[in-house]
Amino acid sequence: MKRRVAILGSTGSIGTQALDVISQHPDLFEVELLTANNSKDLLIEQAIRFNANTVVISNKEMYREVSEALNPHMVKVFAGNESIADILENSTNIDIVVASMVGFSGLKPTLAAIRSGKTIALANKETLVAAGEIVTAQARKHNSFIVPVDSEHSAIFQSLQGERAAIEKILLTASGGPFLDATIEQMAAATKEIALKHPRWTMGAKVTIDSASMMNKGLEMIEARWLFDVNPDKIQMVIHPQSIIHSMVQFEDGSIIGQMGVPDMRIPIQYALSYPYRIPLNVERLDLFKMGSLTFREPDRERFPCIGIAYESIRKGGNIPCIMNAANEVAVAAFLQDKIRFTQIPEVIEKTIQRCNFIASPDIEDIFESDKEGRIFANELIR
Ligand code: MN3
Repeated sequence: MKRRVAILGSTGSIGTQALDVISQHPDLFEVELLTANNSKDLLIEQAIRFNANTVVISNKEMYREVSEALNPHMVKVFAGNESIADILENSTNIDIVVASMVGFSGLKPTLAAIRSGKTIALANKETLVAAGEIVTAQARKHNSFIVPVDSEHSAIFQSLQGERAAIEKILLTASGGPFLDATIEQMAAATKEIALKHPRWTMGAKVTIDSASMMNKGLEMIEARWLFDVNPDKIQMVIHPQSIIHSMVQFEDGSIIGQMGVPDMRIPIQYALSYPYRIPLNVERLDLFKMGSLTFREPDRERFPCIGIAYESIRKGGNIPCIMNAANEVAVAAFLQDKIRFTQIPEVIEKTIQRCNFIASPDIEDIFESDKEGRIFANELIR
């Protein structure tokens, strides 16, 4: 039996790599649903090439063009984000949903997929940052299994296979991004072109800027807190510039188990799709002799205030991580539009958190409200 896959955000960085993995295993996977926000041409091409059953284009103005292009191929076409949730909740021919939309907008469709009890290959970390407690509770309730796609979390997940031991510590590795050795002055003066040059990974713009500010590691720390149910105090960030070890777990006997490999997202994507099986993959092999040495150091919280903001947010809990995430999304977009300096990203986040209303035990409506409130305040600050 082939696994029937839905990819939310199929035209993005993770989505296209997921399709590359699927193209290497036509005997194991088939594409059921593809969705995209605006990239209609690529969506049409993917739907034809992978013989998708259904596609959704979020931008309703593009519905006509997509539908006319795909009608002759017998592909069902829908428009608007609401359709994604509808399809996921009602479809019985989807086994696994790759949640690879970018940002908070991934929360609603991911929750819909969880409620339908499907397996989730989770690449959208913002979903767990903004609503980790609700999302994990819903997943338990509806027997929906969440498999991480994020490379660090996949490494942790792989390191935990077969273990019956308590986690003493999670060692969450970070490449350090383009500003690993930059001064604050250099960061303040950095253009988006410089911030977008990630030394190790090729990723979308949002996550690349998050890597430069280290907010990405903050988001991932919160993601790990919910995925593996560990206290944030037990999650230690480790700068590992070579990005060869993708994260590690330290157990109570002092053993540390990690996962290594070349930095290629197709490895964790495939593991999430094929889990619990490990299957062949045509990617570069790690050459340890060429590598020579692996190095590690502690992150600098002064030059990267986003790290402290993230730990403080999850410590406060409630709706604060959601507000932090909303402010970060707004600040990153503003930086990419040259409206603020790179070093103003953490300032916007901190001030937004201070101004928003704290809710200790938010329900899902509160989460959507907090996200809205956070965006309004962050935008006001930027203006
Ligand atoms: Mn990552």
